[in-house]
Amino acid sequence: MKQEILDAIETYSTIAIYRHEKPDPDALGSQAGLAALLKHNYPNKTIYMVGEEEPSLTFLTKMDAVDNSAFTDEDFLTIVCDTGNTERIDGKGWQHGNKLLKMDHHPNVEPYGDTIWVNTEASSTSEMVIDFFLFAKDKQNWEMTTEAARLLYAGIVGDTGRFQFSNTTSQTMRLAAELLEYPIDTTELFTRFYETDEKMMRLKGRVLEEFELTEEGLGIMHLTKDLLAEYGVTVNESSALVNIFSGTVGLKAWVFFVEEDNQYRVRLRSKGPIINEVAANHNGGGHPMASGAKASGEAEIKEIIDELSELCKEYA
Ligand SMILES: [Mn+2]
Repeated sequence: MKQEILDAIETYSTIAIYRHEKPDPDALGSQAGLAALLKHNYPNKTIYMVGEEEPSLTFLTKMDAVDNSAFTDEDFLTIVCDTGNTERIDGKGWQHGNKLLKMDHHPNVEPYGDTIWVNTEASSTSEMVIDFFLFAKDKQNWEMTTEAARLLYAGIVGDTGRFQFSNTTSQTMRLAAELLEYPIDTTELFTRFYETDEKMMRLKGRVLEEFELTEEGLGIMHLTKDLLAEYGVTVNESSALVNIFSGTVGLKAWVFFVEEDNQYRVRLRSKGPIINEVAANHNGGGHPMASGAKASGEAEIKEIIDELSELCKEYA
């Protein structure tokens, strides 16, 4: 598989690298880390990074402004990083390449592409890029650069929560260690990663003061329009608050009701009870421990709270 990928990379003089929409550090780290490796090791090739800019992560990397028409009449290889299904690919033109390569660590629900390299054991796609780099170093004397190392390290840090999540394996550590051979400023990286706007910091304080914890172990927080407006935080930005009281002793599951124009966005999280069925009952869905739903008004909010309370009660 890796040989097939290396052959494809060597064959094409133009390579376009994509990743998923609303990128996280792993999407950007694997995309831009791979791009940096290709630019360094094949200075005569043209490498594009495609996708919308993510304002909160421009300290990691910036995209190339690419006109879609640049892709339609030229031979090129397309590599899509960290994206399980084609619907989530950010940017146009990915279908027009001569060869499409999928490189991902999510379950292979949609096996798109001519060459598919999926490794669900990998913590991150960035980890897979390092794995691939070592192969290419062995076969074609690829060199790592500090910039590529910084990007790939950021990707691993993002998807493993600083090496804390259960997806962190001995292999993750070995591959991350390869990167630390290069002079990455990890202090600067961690500072940028985990710093928070003052408005958000103040709102976190408010949430920690005001969330309700029921006898059953259900945490409840209402983010009204007025409250968000008071702090100047948008509905999307408020998603960063969802785990802030997760460490509370006795908490089993929790829910945020975020008021929008004519409905409520509902964010559900759990440390045990399976909550995605509740989400499915209310125009939503997701993972067993993390889902989203919608509530039309106070009556549906009460229904959701009742259903979650019941689950928490049943869960020993
Ligand atoms: Mn990822």
